[in-house]
Amino acid sequence: MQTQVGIVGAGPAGLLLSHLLARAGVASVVLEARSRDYALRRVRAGVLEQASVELLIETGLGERLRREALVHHGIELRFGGARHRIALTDLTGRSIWIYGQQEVVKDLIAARARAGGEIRFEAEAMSLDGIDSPRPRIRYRRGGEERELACDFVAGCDGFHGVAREAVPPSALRTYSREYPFAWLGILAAVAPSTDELIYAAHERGFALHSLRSPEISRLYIQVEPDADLADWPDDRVWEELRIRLACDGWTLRDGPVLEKSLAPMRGFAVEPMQHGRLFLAGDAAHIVPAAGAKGLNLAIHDVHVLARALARWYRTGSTNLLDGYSAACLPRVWRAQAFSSWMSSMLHRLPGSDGFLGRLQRAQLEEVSGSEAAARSLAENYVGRPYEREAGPGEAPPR
Ligand code: RFL
Ligand code: PHB
Repeated sequence: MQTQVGIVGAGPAGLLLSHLLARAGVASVVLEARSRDYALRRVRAGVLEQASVELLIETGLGERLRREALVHHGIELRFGGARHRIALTDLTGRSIWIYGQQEVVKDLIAARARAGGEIRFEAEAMSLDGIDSPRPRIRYRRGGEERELACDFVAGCDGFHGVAREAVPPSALRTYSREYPFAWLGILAAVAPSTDELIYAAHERGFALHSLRSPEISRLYIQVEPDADLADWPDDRVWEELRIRLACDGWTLRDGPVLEKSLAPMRGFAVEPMQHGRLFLAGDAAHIVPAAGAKGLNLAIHDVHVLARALARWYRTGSTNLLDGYSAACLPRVWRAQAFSSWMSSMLHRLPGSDGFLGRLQRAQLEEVSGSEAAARSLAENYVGRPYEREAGPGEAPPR
């Protein structure tokens, strides 16, 4: 078995890379450890930056997105029992879209199927060989059998717990990580959202977030202890906690049947560089950001946009310029997202010290972003995300 680009992982990063490569005439095979059903059902992110939406639409993935995504022009910060709107579009001219990650994955799987693309589900990569050679190989297991996929390049899109990163000699990779002292408990509920815009609430009992998925489906989160157990969080207790943390005058939270409930630890993580030999890491395999900034999926989309362009250039011209510059093209956005997500996290969560000096600092910060247009604009610019670098046109110098 062989292909041009072997892709490990059928999350949004791996699937979108395969789609973008196919549009550039480059063949790929995607290996995914889990079943198709699992991949389609996994509930995660919901916020797409404008640049992510533009890329999806420009590359033929906009049909359902245009129809079903909810465009948002602001978010709400809720603290001290009061509401403060950050007018994203008025402040930046840009917007965000609410469209579940599982919908992005569904659209990508359908697009790959229409184009005759190959995604092998229940094919778990075990290890990579020869990433320093011109012919790397992915060893994987499928149906109880060990197999091998030979390729020109490997894209490690297998998430934080994947195996691709392990193929890089430790001396060639620098790892940065931070554990945040809280986790998020998220629910998906069959109830009309009680809000038109996302609500980020800072409360003395902890952070809460009211997000949405559609006019009938709500997505909500609460901050919990890092070692929290779902068994301790029956639906009634989750709703009660949400009601307390989101409370404000003249507003009520509608509840409804819980369709899904899960825990997510919060961490910051990044590797440098994001490449070694013929292996390129993208998305959560290369970096994780805490979810308060809503950046993880958007970073994954940016990474594979850069990588697809670089690989296409190599196949077209033999030039390694863009491939060599892959990490340098991605890392500034990664670290901007780390900084923003860390800042949002530290402002909004209950932390050790929130009863004292730190709590006063958090409150002062919240008042600053609600009261100062300059501070609000900085939050808004980060939240909606920066536009992508423009691709060099004919006669222009290629991006360095
Ligand atoms: P994924 O989605 O983890 O996909 C990796 C895929 O690789 C497969 N895999 C393997 N396949 C073959 N062989 C192996 N050995 C393999 N090991 C793993 C896995 O089964 C999986 O299918 O990574 P990818 O594609 O990089 O995508 C990243 C995003 O999923 C992630 O960054 C976001 O979900 C983060 N995130 C958010 N990002 C946003 O931009 N906006 C948000 O609003 C947002 N909210 C969130 C989030 C993440 C959350 N959790 C669960 C941490 C909210 C939450 C609660
Ligand atoms: C979501 O809708 O799942 C969501 C929204 C905003 C975040 C994180 C997750 O910051």
